[in-house]
Amino acid sequence: MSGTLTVEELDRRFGIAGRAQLLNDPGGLPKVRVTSPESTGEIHLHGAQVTSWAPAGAEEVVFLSRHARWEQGKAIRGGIPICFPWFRGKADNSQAPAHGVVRTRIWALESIGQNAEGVSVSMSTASDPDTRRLWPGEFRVLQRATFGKELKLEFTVSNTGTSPFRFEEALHTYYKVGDARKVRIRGLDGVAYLDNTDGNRRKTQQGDVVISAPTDNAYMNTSAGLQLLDSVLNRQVQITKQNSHSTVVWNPWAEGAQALSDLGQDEWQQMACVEASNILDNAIELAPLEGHTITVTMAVNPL
Ligand code: TA6
Repeated sequence: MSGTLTVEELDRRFGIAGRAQLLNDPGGLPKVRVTSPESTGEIHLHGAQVTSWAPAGAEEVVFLSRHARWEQGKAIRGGIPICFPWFRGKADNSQAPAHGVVRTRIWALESIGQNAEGVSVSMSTASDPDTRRLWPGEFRVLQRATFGKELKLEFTVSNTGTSPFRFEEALHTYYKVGDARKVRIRGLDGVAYLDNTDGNRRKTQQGDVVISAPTDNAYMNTSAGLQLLDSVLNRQVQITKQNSHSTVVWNPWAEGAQALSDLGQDEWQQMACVEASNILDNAIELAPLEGHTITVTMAVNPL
């Protein structure tokens, strides 16, 4: 339904005066801009992707590349892409797009509402002939983003078919940081991880995660809350999650950034990805008519 409406019609139907407005993004696709006494934020129908959140009195928390592409079928570099139903490359199909099929498509706007936690925006998408060409599962996914003193994301997967399926998922958050080389990610000490820059060799985290080289670690069997400590911006981001058993930490570093045409030369220094996920051995099995929700909440405090 909402897919056929103009941005003006969407705003008339879903907009909330002074709180939530529908606008066109640089690609000419609808986005919701939230403004409230608690925070400001933006989420796009393109991938149901949050690209901005700033609590009142604080700087932007979410990194968005100045070179991001805004094209249907292409991923937006930055923000909070949703990876589903596979993470990274598709094991049995090297032609399939990385990180699944939902981050590059236009979702339907379901609702915008105000509640005690802030302004909540819900968007959905579902399986269709395009997804079935790559993945047999019948699904409906819903992303609910609540912009308030905290940013809360609830990503729900429903199996709408008659067969069980197994899927991976990630809320691939790009955090804006003062200098990636000076941040510390606390809460993964002693956790086993697979190092994707080293043939996915199994290692164990010692102390805080620091970024001093290309980093692409998948921490397994961990539901721990994390702190992203940023001595340059003098703030800490508290990250808590539910129903997520893996966490990915990624930064391409200089050499990795060169391979990414939609990331500016030195922009890797302003970003750190910390991704609440269920990947690899933590992938989720879902029976027909069953649902699963992963929740991530982030809050900002001075260091
Ligand atoms: O989350 C880390 C990762 O899987 C890395 O391996 C790297 O590829 C990154 O995602 C970005 O992926 P993208 O497909 O958006 O370029």
